[in-house]
Amino acid sequence: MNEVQLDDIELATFRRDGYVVCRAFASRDQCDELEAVAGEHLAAQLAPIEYEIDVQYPGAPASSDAEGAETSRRLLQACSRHEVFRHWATSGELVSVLRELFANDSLALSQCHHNCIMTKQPGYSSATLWHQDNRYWSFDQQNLISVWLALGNETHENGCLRVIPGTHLMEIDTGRFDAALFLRADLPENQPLIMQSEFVPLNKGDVLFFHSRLFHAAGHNSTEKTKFSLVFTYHESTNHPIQNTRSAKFPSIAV
Ligand SMILES: O=C(O)CCC(=O)C(=O)O
Repeated sequence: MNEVQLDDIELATFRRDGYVVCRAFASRDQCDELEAVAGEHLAAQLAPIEYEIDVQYPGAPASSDAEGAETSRRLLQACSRHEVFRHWATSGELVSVLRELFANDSLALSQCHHNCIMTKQPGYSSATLWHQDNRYWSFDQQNLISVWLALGNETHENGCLRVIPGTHLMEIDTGRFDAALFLRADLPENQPLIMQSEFVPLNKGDVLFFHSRLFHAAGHNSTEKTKFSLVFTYHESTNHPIQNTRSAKFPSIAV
């Protein structure tokens, strides 16, 4: 297995901030290959796809007969879509970094959420409000790590991620969230937290590793080009999904 070792600063950054960016982690050729397959699947509207109308985030088309209703947000089930995605998600380079971040060698790749290609399209892509990915997950422990690979440059203009460093370590009262578990941006008590947010611009091939408790958000794509990002989520093999939840719908893959 090809291994990559983080240095002490990168490890300390992840522990303190809940995320770390590894620059030029994937080669340009690798990104081109992954993006070409993603582009083909998007052009063919190859199911399963989550559409912007399914999530109804701010800026999404309102209904299936509205303009832009065919705007894809995520090409789902990336691992079973094509071997290039599965190879990336289970590659020695990625897994060796995850083993360091979890301080555990026995890990698994979830097939239930994320496991997708984000397709942030011009025109009708929506913004994502402040949230922790645990809003999607039901596991014994809220200790999962997502791996976000930029297949092209990600900027403020095309809706790159924003994060609030250190929030993976905080306990936030439930009253500060809305019913859909987004942090309420209208509450004065949430303002100091939101003011600490940082943009995470990425170059093609950069990888963002982030904890499932880290608050993050993203804008919409105001450019003319679709932004493709590949996202997978991992957990320790001893951290089990709760039965009969969405997190338990498909078996995880040992990596
Ligand atoms: O690119 C975006 O809009 C952010 C997506 C995101 O945060 C998520 O799916 O959890």
